[in-house]
Amino acid sequence: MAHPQLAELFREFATLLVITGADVFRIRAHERAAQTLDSAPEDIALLAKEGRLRELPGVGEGMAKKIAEWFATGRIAELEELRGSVSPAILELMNIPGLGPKKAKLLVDTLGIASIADLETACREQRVRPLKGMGAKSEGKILASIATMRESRERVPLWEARMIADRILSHLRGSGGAVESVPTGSLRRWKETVRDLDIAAVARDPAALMETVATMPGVVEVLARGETKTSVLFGRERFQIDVRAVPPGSFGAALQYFSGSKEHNIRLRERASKMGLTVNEYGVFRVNPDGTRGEKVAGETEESVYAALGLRWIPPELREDRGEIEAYGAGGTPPRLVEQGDIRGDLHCHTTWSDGTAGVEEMARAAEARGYAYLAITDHSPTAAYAGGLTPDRLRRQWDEIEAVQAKVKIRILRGSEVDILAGGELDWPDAILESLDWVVASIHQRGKDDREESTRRLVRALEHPCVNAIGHPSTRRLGQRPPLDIDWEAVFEAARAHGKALEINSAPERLDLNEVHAARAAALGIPLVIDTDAHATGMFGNIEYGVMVARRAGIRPGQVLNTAAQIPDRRGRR
Ligand code: DGT
Ligand code: CA
Ligand code: CA
Ligand code: ZN
Repeated sequence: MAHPQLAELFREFATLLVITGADVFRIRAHERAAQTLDSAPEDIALLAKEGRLRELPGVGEGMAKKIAEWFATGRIAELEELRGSVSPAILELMNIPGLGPKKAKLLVDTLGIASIADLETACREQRVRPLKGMGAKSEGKILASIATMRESRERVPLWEARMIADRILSHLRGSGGAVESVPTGSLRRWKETVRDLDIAAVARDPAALMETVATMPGVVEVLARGETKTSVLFGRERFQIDVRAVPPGSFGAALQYFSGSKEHNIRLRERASKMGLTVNEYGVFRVNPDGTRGEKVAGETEESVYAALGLRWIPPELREDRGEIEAYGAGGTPPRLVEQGDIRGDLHCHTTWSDGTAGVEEMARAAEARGYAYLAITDHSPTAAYAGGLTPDRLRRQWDEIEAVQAKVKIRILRGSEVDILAGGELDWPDAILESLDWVVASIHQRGKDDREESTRRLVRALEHPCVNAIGHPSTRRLGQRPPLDIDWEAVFEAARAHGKALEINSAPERLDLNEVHAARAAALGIPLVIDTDAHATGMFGNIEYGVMVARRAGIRPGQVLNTAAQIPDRRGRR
């Protein structure tokens, strides 16, 4: 059982260590512990109780002690000490995308910046440019990043919203207040960011359910409280949650209505009106000749709502008014979109050879347990030293291990690499090594100057290299943290198409990269896609659901995705 709360503490630990200039091994140990805590299938509290924490991958004696301390006392003394030694202003500034610990420290130490607002003023007054490593351009970039941050703060990444939703739903179900409770809105549609969470619930006693919602642990403010609807703000992030209690006979109609999108619902209402019907959150009703609402014809299930309008049920992730009512709801056989069950292998993952938390055998067995036919082990290349990038010698030793594991498992293990795309677009391995690999994912990790021409050239040059099979997380964005690279996408697509190379939909929930817009465009141009997890732990193969949903929202069919093929895609990335 993963423990995201503890994972978060260890991540914070690692960040504080970076700021205080601790050595890389210590930093990495904490990052690794965080990853393990985020994905461990075991019950961590139980392991702590039984003194067996060290059985977890990446958890040594020191880490085990800290975890045990947290379970015993609810705190980690060393972390608190570390927090006390770092200026809060530095931490605040680090929330600005692209502003790392070193620059944040420089700004605080030399200009006495105390807050993000302070920094904004300093940039406007051109006080930042004289600092070492800064310039007029840096001021502009910082201001732009602050603006992005303010925008993205208003929306929470899907994965975070889903974590909050899980906690709230288990509370509502556990409290006995709700017979049924389902998240609707953008979360149910798998939109990559979510503004607020809309929950539809059926309750035996709606008043009791409203009380449960208003007094849930984690609620920081009750915005509105009625007989059937309560809105609260939740957690430090003040994430808004609306819970609506609906009668059982209207549950399907409520699900449909609150799942949206608004635009999809408008189309449905237009259709209803032509049929002499009206739709709302309580059901589908006939309209009387005098215009008043008549008999209810549907509403208990979502299927019944669509059926009353002469439509098939439409999967929520498609309900964005992009032609889905005609393509999926009405008429002949709808296009068959890619599904999780179509995925036959993962072509991007990491092991303990670089920054993963599980060994080759463990990862292979976990992939095999998912029913996969193949798995590419793609650890980092030398330049990614911060992520334990391999040396040529260690890469060869990894091949020996792959061979040994291959003898024991049925799943086909590919010798792969996630090779860094260097500053000019060169690859981080010599050709001789690239030629010996079965699968090469090329990715940008070091962002450089971030200018459009440079970023585009790096990707295009990587695509031109005969040994590259796919580009990993092409835009390098991290939702809510780091904006995508500025890229001439059409030029990148043209290079991928011309060289028959694949582009990745990276399923890591904080990445979702390609996004649905670029994935749709790439597929339309005939560029093969791969849906990978970039798993750094066995539990992370499950993230494939996110990538598949990006693909479905992009209207992608199984034949457009390389790793739906039973056969291992060949070296050129073609089927
Ligand atoms: P969000 O919260 O911005 O991530 O996106 P949604 O889609 O969750 O939007 P939200 O929370 O404003 O509303 C939830 C759903 O309720 C929305 O998807 C459809 C429905 N809804 C809200 N307002 C309207 C409206 O004015 N007309 C119709 N037909 N539906 C609405
Ligand atoms: Ca919403
Ligand atoms: Ca809402
Ligand atoms: Zn990777």
